[in-house]
Amino acid sequence: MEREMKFATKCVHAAERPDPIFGAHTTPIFQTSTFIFENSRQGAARFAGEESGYVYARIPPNTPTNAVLAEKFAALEGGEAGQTFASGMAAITAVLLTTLKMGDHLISTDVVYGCTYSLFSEVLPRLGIDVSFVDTSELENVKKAFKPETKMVFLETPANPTMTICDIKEIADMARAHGVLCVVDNTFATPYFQKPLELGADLSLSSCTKYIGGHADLLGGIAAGNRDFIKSLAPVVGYTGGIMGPHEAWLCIRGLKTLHIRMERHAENAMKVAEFLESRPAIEWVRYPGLQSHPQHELARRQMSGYSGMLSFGIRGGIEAGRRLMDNVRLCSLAVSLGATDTLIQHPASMTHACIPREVREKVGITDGLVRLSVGIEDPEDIIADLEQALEKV
Ligand code: LCS
Repeated sequence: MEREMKFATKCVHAAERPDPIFGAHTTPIFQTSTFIFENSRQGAARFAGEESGYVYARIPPNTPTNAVLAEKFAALEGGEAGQTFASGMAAITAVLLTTLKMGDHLISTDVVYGCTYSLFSEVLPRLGIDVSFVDTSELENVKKAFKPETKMVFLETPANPTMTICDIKEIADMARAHGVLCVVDNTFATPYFQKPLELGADLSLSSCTKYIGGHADLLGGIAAGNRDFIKSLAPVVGYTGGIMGPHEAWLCIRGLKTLHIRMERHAENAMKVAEFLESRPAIEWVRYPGLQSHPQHELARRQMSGYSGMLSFGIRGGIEAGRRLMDNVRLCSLAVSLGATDTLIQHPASMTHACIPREVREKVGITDGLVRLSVGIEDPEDIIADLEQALEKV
C-alpha cells in the first residue's frame, strides 16, 4: 500500500497535479461559467448524472479549481470527499436543507456563531424544524435532548466566542446510536488541530473566510465527509447556488499550503497572549483551551493536537473598560472575522453575537464584558506590547 502523506505534506501536495495542457506548476483558476460538451450525448449524460464531469459552475463539482480545493481539504480532514460553498453560512444552509425536513428536530450547541444561531432559531422554525440549544459540554444534556424526531446534532467546538469545548467522540457515538447525523463546525480549530471525522462525526465543515483562506481576503465555506454524504449535498448546492467562485477556491488552495505553519504560530502566540492577559490584574478571566484554567482543558488536550489562535477574556469595569481597550489598540485591528494573519479584536455582545437576545446571550456566557481576540502571526512581543499600552489607558 502507498504510504500516506503527513499533514504538512498534504497541505502542500494533496490534490495538486500539473496542468495537463500547458504544464502550469500551480492549479489554474478556471474562470468560466460553463463547460463545452464534446457532443450532445455527453451533455445529456452529464445532466443525467450518468457521466461525471463539469457542466456549469453552479453545479457540483463546480470548476476544476473548486474540485482541487475540495479534494485537498478532504485529505486534510481525513474525509473521502469535499464540497466548496460561497461562505461558511452557505455550507451550513446547504447541509440543513439537504438533511432536514418539516417535523424534524435539531440539537445544537448553545454557543454558536451569531448568524448560525439566527439561522437555527429564526429560519428553521419557520420551515417546521424544531431546534434545541443545549450546553453540549455536559454530555448529560445531550443525552436528554434526543427525541424521536431528532435528525441531526450540530456541534461548534471550540465555540465562538466562549471557547467552550464539547466531546466530539462521545456525542458522535450517541448520535450514531440514535441513527442521527453528527455535524461539526471546525472553523476555530481547523483540521490541523482537530479531526472531527476521525472522532466519529459524519461531516466536518469550516468557514474558509477564516484560517483556511488565512489572509482575510475572501469569503468561502467547505465541508468534508464520506463520498455519499458529500454527493447528497450536490442538488441543494446546485438549486440554491451558494457556490464558491474559482478565484476564491484558488486563494484557498494557496492558503492551505501554509495552514500548518500559520496554525503553529497562531497557537504559539495565542498561548503567550493568554498567559499575559491572565497575569494582568485588570483582566478578570481568560478563556483559552490551552490554559489550565479552561474548564475543559483536559478534554481539549485529548481531543485537539493544539489550541488554535482564538481566545476571549473579561475585563474589570465591564463593557466600558472593554470599549476603552478596543478603542486604544494600535497594532491590533478592531474588526469582526478571525483567522487573519493580523490580530483582530472585537466585542461579541454588540457585534458578532448582537443578533442573539440578551437573556440568551447572558445565560450562555456571552456577557457584555466579554472581549474576543483572534491572535495573529505577528511577533508576540508586539501583540502583547499593544495590548499592554491599551490596557494602561483603561
Ligand atoms: N462558523 C463559525 C464558527 C464562524 O465563526 C463563522 C463566521 C461562520 C461559521 C460563518 O462563516 P462565513 O459565512 O462568515 O464564512 N464567524 C464570524 C465571526 O466570528 N466574525 O465575523 C464572522
